[in-house]
Amino acid sequence: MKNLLTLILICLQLSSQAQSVDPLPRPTRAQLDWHETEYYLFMHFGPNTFTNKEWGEGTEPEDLFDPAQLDCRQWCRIAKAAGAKGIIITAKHHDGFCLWPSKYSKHTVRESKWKDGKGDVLKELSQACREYGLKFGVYISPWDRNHPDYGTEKYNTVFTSMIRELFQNYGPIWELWWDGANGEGPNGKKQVYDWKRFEQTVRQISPRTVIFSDIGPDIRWVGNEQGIAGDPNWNYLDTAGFKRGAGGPPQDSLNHGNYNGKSWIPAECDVSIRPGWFWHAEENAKVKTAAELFDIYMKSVGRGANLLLNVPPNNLGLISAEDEASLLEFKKLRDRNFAVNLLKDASIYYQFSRDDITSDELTIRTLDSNATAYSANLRNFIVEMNKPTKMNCIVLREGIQNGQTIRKFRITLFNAGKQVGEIRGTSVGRKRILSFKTATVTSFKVNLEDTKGQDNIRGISAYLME
Ligand code: FUL
Repeated sequence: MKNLLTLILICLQLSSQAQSVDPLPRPTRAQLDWHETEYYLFMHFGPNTFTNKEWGEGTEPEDLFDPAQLDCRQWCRIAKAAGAKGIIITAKHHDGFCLWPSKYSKHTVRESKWKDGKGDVLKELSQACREYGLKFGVYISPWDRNHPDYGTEKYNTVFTSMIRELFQNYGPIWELWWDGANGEGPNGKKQVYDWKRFEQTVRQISPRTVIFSDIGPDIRWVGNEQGIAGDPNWNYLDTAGFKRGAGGPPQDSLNHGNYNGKSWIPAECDVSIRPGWFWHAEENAKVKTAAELFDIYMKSVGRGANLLLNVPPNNLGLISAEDEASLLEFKKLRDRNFAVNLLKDASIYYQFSRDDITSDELTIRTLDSNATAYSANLRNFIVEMNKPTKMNCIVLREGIQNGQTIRKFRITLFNAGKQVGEIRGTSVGRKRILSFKTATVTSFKVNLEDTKGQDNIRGISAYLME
């Protein structure tokens, strides 16, 4: 009996010890795939495109919506040429107008004169995305300034049915975008949203869809509409006690994440190529330049987040020439800056100890047995260049499938043994693009100064950017 008691006690102790080792939150398969999509387009389109507004009242006559030359294949052709991986469309903005003929509303494309009420933007776009190999995502605003049921429990059923309709008729839907805005509807009442039900509906129909909102569950808002992730940017977030919209976490938490956060909820950086979200003729001259977009890219994708760049179609239903030109220039600039990986012929490689490292960006090769000098371990490694090389950018990639383990790092640049530069940083995440003053480098040393769990560098490359 005594032995049995001792055994039980030992078991209890062991199990409490096991519990005290808190594993790091990790991304789901769908989140991992989402991280790899990196950059995609947002399209704000609807009655506001024709009324020059940003927030419609919900009372706009349906006939206003008349994009005479609507061509979703043009949108997709441009998105593809711009290197974007997908498109997220405002299926319904706050004015309640549905870009598809929803059975649950009387304020839709069906009620408009466009294509004699037979048009369906979601159908055209989802088909075009498939044709061009782009992912298809949907923004659907729960706030509805038109729907007569808004502000009553009935509306939660309406919204749930609309979600179901989207998934059943236009799927697969890769990302679902929930705006936290919660204003008054036509009867002056605000809605108490049944988020749990909305979420369950999506999970049931389409478990691989990633859901965006201020607090996830899969992707978080970055806390600003300038497209800028924080430095550091942790993929972790604590959501307990917070709500979507007004009750969300402080903007600083959304921007940086929480260092020790309990859930894997990475940041997505939304920003518009123009001052507004919707197209306005007077903003044609205010389209962001390729250089401005590149700066945003460095502060979003370059900090381990994803970039959701809004390019609003115009009142003809086309992407304007100004936006197209800037997008394509932005693509060329990225291509030029990242065309030549200077480490390709470096003579010293870091030896990985795991075999699960697969990536098209993986540039560190297994240690060459002919190498004469090297210093490599999981925390610290040296890359020796074959010849003195000018560089101003190093890209690190972390194998985030095991969590975000790198908490602090330092890179020291040398030219013939003399230190010529140092880059210090904290978070790495899926991709960290570090730019610095151009230096001529013969070798550099990477130190992971603080890590949690298994160290996890997955790839490294270097460039001389313009
Ligand atoms: C906000 C909305 O109120 C804006 O109109 C826009 O859709 C932006 C992306 O989200 O919450």
